[in-house]
Amino acid sequence: MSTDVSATAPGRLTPVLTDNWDADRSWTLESYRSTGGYEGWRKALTMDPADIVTLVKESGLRGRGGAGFPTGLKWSFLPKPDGGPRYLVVNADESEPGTCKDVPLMLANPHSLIEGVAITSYAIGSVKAFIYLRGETVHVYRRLLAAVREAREAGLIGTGLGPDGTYELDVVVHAGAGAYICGEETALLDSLEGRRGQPRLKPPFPAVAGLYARPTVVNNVESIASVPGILRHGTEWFTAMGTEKSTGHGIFSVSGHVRNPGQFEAPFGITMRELIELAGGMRKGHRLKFWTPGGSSTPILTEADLDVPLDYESVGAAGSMLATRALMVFDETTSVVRVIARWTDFYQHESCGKCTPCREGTYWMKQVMHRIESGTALPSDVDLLLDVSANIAGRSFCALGDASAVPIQSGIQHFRAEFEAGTHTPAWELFPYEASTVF
Ligand code: L3W
Ligand code: SF4
Repeated sequence: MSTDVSATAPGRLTPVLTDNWDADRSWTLESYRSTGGYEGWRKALTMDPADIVTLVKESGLRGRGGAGFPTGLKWSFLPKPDGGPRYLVVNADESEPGTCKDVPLMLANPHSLIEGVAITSYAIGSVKAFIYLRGETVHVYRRLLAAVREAREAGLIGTGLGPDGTYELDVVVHAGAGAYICGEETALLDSLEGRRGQPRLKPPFPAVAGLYARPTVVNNVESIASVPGILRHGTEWFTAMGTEKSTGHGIFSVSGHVRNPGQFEAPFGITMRELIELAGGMRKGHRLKFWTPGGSSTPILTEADLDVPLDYESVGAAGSMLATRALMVFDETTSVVRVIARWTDFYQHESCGKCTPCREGTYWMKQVMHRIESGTALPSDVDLLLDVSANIAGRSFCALGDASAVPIQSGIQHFRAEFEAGTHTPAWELFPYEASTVF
């Protein structure tokens, strides 16, 4: 693991989580340990668990799953121990269109996650941790199982841990059945309990009543994998990267019409212009049309936003959300309508059906988007889309409903003419029926 990244200025890469991805058999314990792996865990075991929570709070680490909620603060929401179980659940159900950071991380360096799981579990007083994974990623499932077994055989997790040998930790890898909604933390918990994955009413938040109604911390893969570095190098090292309120390093997934798409680990605050340069620039002979900061669930941005620092505050001020840093890049050959029709298909398919605005609204938005895409829509359909999406956003039970409205609303805001081009005035309006002309 690099130790000199604190000197790295915004705009340059800060390989911490991605540092060993190109190493030979990078996923093995031997490889991870050769670069200092599990030193953070060794240090954590010499500390008071409460001090670990304080350290992570001071680092400013924010949840890497989309919401950016302060990680240490979330841990501190757990009620005082009452003798009953408490759990850590890692949200590894990466599914946001364009998001591609947790899967490669778990494939290339599963031990960074397991080390983070060990430190976090110890800090919050949990002896059982779950990693909830997307069921389709069978290759990741196998790799995680092998890594957990390796860690157990090496005595890094299991029994007899801690200064007095009384701490124990069991790590369970659970494969879901492949539903976007199970990335919503409470739907995930229902699924993990063996029920159909649908969101629960919040509050109570999982920190108070989560898995089996017990206090539970749910964190994203990248959040947990970032913890060992903080333990090892300290908060000053971490806060030297990023911006004041969005500290540290993060994996930015750049996909689409760039020459070399991929994962770029950089300080928060890097700009899209810099990331496109790092990705080799736009496809030869083409220019940027629009891009997303956090997959299909965040308002689209354009060339005018290329120099916005990619931190939570600045992207919010630009009218979008940083979310999962799924940066999808589209050039001038792209039909905005076609892209948004595909995203709308996705939300309609993934809607869990629990609440009416999202269940019915995504269905209707899909119908209208298909009419526009095929050029058979009415001129009034563009405003109809805005009306339906406005009745989903803010009126749905969970963020999936809100997210389904986002691409349509921001697409029409930036490219209304393309939507209108898919409409035509019907013949009965061009040639209105007049009884006198017939009789
Ligand atoms: C205790 C309180 N805990 C908040 C916890 C809460 C959760 C975290 C953030 O959605 C976003 C969403 C997607 N006491 C608390 C509390 N918490 N107040 O803090 O909560 P919240 O509700 O702001 O967000 P969320 O439900 O976790 C995540 C967006 O991310 N997103 C992501 C999509 C997909 C992926 C993926 O594929 N991996 O993440 C994209 O935009 O729309 O806005 O833990 O319990 N008072
Ligand atoms: Fe289910 Fe959609 Fe309602 Fe969320 S908003 S609970 S996904 S129907």
